[in-house]
Amino acid sequence: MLQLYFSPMACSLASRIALMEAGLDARYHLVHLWTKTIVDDDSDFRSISPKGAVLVLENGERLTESAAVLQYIADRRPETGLAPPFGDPDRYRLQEWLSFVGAEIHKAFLFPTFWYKDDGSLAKPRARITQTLAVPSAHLAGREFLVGNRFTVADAHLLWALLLLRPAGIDIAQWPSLSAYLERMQARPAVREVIATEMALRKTLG
Ligand SMILES: N[C@@H](CCC(=O)N[C@@H](CS)C(=O)NCC(=O)O)C(=O)O
Repeated sequence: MLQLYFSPMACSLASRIALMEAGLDARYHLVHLWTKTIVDDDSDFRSISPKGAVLVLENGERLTESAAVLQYIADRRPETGLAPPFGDPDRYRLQEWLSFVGAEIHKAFLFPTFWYKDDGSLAKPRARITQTLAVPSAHLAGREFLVGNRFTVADAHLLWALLLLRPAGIDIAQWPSLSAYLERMQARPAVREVIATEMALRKTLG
């Protein structure tokens, strides 16, 4: 069975959504992000992933990195359309968005905002994120999904990042197409269920 190492509301949320949307069973291992311990047995998460960053999908071998894990999940259930097939031009669009969310929103902005002390050094990422978000905002004006005309794992990734913008101090109401998109995404039963599960777990972690 697939096993996902996750932390509530971390980037692993996108993979949990993808698993739910794909109808795939998985075992979920809660990881404490700060202590790097696996909560089930208090073992060292670094022995699973030396990167120390959550989001590891285990299926005999271990796979890390949202972009890879999300595509792996999608390809387990090609009939769901969670990723366009290889060779379809939209597959590269999907990869384009996965990279954009991972690099330009997650690592360039969310990661430093949540992990580094704000000694003034966050001013530049904070200024740049406005420019960055204008890109999906323009793309989503008049479109329902990021790629093609159905929900894909790129949407799972972007919706997670948008959810974290508010606690990071960015109000997405300034981009009406992004706030409408997030609302649509949150209306999906799988998305609603995953968020409710992880928000409840988050409270138990303190
Ligand atoms: N590039 C990785 C990033 C994974 C990542 O940074 N995860 C965060 C949570 S969203 C984390 O575990 N941070 C703790 C750390 O890096 O020590 C991916 O996309 O999967």
